Amino acid sequence: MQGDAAENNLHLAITSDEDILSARTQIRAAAIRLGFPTTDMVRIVTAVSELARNILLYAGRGELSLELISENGRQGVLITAQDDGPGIPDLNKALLDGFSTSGGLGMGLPGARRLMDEFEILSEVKKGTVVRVTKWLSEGSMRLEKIHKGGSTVESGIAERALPGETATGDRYVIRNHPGGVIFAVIDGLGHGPEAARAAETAVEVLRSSPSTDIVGLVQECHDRLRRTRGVVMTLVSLNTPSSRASWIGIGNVQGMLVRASSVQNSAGRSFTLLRSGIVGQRLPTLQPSALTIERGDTFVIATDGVALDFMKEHNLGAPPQAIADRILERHGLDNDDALVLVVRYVGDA
Ligand SMILES: [Mn+2]
Repeated sequence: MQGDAAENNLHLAITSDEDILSARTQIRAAAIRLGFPTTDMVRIVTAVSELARNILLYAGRGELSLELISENGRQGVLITAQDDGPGIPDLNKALLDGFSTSGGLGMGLPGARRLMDEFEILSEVKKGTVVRVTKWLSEGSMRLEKIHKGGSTVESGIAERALPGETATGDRYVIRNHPGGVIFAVIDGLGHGPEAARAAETAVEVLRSSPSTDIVGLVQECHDRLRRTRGVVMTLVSLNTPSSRASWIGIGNVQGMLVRASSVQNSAGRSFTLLRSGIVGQRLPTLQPSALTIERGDTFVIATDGVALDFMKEHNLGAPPQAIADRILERHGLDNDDALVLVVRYVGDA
């Protein structure tokens, strides 16, 4: 999580359906900005909707707030819903699934409770209700990089989620700026869960800390460091911005696609990473990168095998990188593996 804490805090009045819609939009944007993976972002927004609807239904008006919090080295969001309404006479009953005094179809309080990591409620008859819910950013889902803005060479977007039931994802990405350009990669640790996460994390460390900008050298360095792990598959791209050249290399199954600025609307004129079979840390193929010439607006989309290959047929790839990444994960993410989509657009130097 990055950025100034105060600028991310929100205080929203809830007095109408429009306010609920607006709260959803603002909290969705905040969750994305803070680095929550899509699945958690959806949970947060759904919980907020339930809390806001309760305010409107039972109290007529109230407030929602969102704050960044940190505790024991982890970070998260605390959302507080507060009203001065009639209060809830029987809290135990109100927290039972299927109970709704309004007869509505919403999931109500039990839904909000289930969707979030922490839930707290205080209610006093004739005084009002305060509900506090928290969602923590798990380490595996924390963003390593902020979306680059103004003055930089690339804009990027990232969407990811862990295999349902696993808390650690083995899919990682790296974006590293250096004086001559940008290096970025998507890495998939073999298998899933903590072992896969450890292997992928080691590759991330190498790619972030190595002074090298040569992708063959970087893959070799990862290979050496990963020998005692399960290994990873990865696709790695190096953009050399002064020369408008790029090179990329894929080892194992992480699909990379280059969408030309001139043909974002259709699938013509796309290039794909040549993937060579192998496992970094176990068995490397001959390392032969492919060279490309790039132009402003060219967009790279790289996805792990938790994303169905149909993503390569997506049209309308002129949208902002984060929107593309979210859309691809939403439409093509599979539920039998970790999934990660990295979108990087070359925007040129400011
Ligand atoms: Mn995978």
